[in-house]
Amino acid sequence: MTAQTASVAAEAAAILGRLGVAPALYTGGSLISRSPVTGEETGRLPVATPNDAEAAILRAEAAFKAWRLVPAPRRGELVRLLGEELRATKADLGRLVSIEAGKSVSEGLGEVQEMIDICDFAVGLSRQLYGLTIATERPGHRMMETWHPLGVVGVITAFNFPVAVWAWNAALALICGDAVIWKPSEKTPLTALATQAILARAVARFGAAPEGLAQLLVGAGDIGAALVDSPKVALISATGSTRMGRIVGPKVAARFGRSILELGGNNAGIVCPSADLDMALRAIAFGAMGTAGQRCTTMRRLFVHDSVAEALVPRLKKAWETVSIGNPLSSQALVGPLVDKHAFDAMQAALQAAQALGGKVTGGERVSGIAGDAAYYVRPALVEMPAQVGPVLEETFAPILYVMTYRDFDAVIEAHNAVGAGLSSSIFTTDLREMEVFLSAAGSDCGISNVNIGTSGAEIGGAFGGEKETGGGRESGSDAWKGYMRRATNTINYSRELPLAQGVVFDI
Ligand code: UN1
Repeated sequence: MTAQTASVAAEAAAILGRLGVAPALYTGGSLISRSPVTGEETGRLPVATPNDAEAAILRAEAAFKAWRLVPAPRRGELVRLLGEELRATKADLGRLVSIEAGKSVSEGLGEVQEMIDICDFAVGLSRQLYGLTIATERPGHRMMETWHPLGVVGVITAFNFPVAVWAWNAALALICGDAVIWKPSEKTPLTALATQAILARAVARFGAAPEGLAQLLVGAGDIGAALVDSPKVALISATGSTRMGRIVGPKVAARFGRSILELGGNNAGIVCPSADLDMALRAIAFGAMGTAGQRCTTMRRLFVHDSVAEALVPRLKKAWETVSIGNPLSSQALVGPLVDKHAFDAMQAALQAAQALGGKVTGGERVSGIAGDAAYYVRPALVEMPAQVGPVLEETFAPILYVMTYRDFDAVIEAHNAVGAGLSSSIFTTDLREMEVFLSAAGSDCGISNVNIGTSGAEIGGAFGGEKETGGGRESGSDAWKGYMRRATNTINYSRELPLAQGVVFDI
């Protein structure tokens, strides 16, 4: 072990210590956690068994039964306290995100800010769980909707946003009156332990939360399966690959449970003749290379109009050739490591397939000399493709941007939509007509459509998620809270008659 790698594990332990995580939770167990920054081991975590999951579900069910009776604004107070605790621990948790997910310092802190933002949003929402009052056709009647807590919510998260996605779900679920059980990615269990400890501080200050209201289960796929299969888990909110969603979705549906699926993306940008190219360049660079291409919103395809290709593509290539790549903990580099060897191999396979189909690759090679052989740093790849074929149609969770040119606007919209995923999209134009068509019913078919900004980096205030193979779920802002509650339609007769709807007569 080099001094540098020893310090990553030691720093993680120091952060966990400051946050109040007992060493027994990350030493002596069978799940080995590693930092992609150096590839070194950072912990050995005891894992939950399916029996533990069953017990957790029962505890959560009991907690739900008590929590659903607590007034929503009071539930909001717990989430307000969580936001305060996150503010106080932002530097430590952000650093741990960088250690465990390999993000730059700024992106690690940004992830915690996203948690704080959703807490603020949820606190306000706790006084706004509005139902409609609806005109009834019967005299002396009133009709309304009431939103009630739903039940136990199982939250399954991915490595790339190891804590923010939990917060999107937990902050809403808690103000909605639900109990939460979290199964984090096996690649990022330490940030989950840290987050749970921060939550415990808020719970202690709140004082009256039922035991088992928000639990964490560190474990393998069998824990996710236990949540997915349990009829006591009313909602599964799962983030990950489309492959995972194809398993989870039908299983939850088969027991008539509810699911929010946030799956793969194959997000594209379109650069039109009138685009502000300086702005487009920066937006594309962050969208495609930020977080080392490991966001579900990462820009993976780019369509450039013929007339601006010569002005833009060489500048993009230059940015790809020169972007700083380095240890996110000890440098200001913009691009950190891939999560593991598997991600590196998948990237190389995609690049080879693209080359075999006529792709011209800039970058993409492994960058050595940063932190030893067990870490996988790569130069992001820009691939000029003759057509949208092969790996261009798939999500490879790595920094590869496939660049294609186009001539006809209608045809490029068709090409844009001709992939399985439907998460995020953007157009770079100053032409009002192009912009409006892109945002219209005939335009982008994605859940997120942007103008003159990239595909990634969405704010929490909007509903987050996408269509088609992205799974159709919506999380975080707007009215996504409705997914965490059940709706009751209430009709009240305050008259002395019993008129039937639709004019039906039934006189006995
Ligand atoms: C994800 O990659 O799963 O819009 C979430 C973004 C972030 C969230 C990404 N706010 O890029």
